[in-house]
Amino acid sequence: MRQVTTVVEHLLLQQKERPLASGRFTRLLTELILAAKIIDREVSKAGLLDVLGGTGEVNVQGEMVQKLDDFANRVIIRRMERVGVLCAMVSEENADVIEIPHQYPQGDYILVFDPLDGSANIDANVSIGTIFSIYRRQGGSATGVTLSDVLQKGSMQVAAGYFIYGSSTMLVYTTGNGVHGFTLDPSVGEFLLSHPDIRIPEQGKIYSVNEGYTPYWDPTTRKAVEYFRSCDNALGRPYSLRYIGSLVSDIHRNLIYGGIFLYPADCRDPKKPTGKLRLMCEANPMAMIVEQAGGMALDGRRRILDIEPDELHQRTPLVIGSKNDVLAVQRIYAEADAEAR
Ligand code: AHM
Ligand code: MG
Repeated sequence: MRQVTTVVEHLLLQQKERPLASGRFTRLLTELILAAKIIDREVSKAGLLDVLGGTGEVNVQGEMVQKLDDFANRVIIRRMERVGVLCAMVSEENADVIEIPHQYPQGDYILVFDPLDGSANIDANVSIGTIFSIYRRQGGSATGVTLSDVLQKGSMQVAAGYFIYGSSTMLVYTTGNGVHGFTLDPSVGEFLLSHPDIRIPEQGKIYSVNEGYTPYWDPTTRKAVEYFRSCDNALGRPYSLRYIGSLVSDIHRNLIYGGIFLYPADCRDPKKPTGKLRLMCEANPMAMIVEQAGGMALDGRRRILDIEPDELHQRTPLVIGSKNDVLAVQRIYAEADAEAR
């Protein structure tokens, strides 16, 4: 009989060297997995139910809220507020910090999440995902949680991961000890270890960027993207372009095959001068995963995980993926900055 490993077994094995581990993190992850299974169930029958399309509302980001976005957000909040190990949550869909109601036990973990990333793709049956990151509250817990408790830089993450609702449903996560992938076996309802210790190839062959925005980029960003389209690069030939427009799917593919994903700053919308992606809900968890897999994540110049957030829904440019490819972009920005001085 084939030996299978569940997420909890895998976590327990990883915690073997930490005999004092309290089991609170395991409880947190177990509950999050249940929320993801419920979301997965709805996503997989999306065409059959009245769950496609928008709710008619616009979220804190000024974007149309999809019905499944709203469903996923509510499922995660309802399940996670009762788990007894959290003191707060942050969702891409909610303007403010979500406090844990007083009737439920409080803990010292903080869950930051994007309930359904890539939701603009839902109606076309393209893979979408849930992204999460977990922090520990710093300092005492005598008072209610404050915004500054939550505004931690990405290097403070205790764990990060994503669920991808695709041709199969997967959980990919890290607790700072490598990146591990689990595939949902629907016949037993468990995520089973399928991709232990994922390593992103050091050199990619794929670049992923929304090239339709070229006219809105600054000359250095155009030069950086041109590097991957030209023959004058590490491969000596153009990279392949793959862009799904669903961050989880684009990064998951690059994690497996190698490659670089870019969402640079552009001048499309003066209200979003630093690109579209959110530092806390999207860039930080993906950066921790990719770094743990041996890759890199920058905003072009700085390491994503070192950026101190000033606000919950702060946006950042993102350049993430195979080490050599990210370094090539960093060099292009550094040369341009040196010339401008
Ligand atoms: P969302 O959080 O509203 O779904 O937006 C984020 C998504 C990412 O999944 C993806 O990388 C990006 O938006 C695509 O944006 P664009 O359509 O501008 O290329
Ligand atoms: Mg998102």
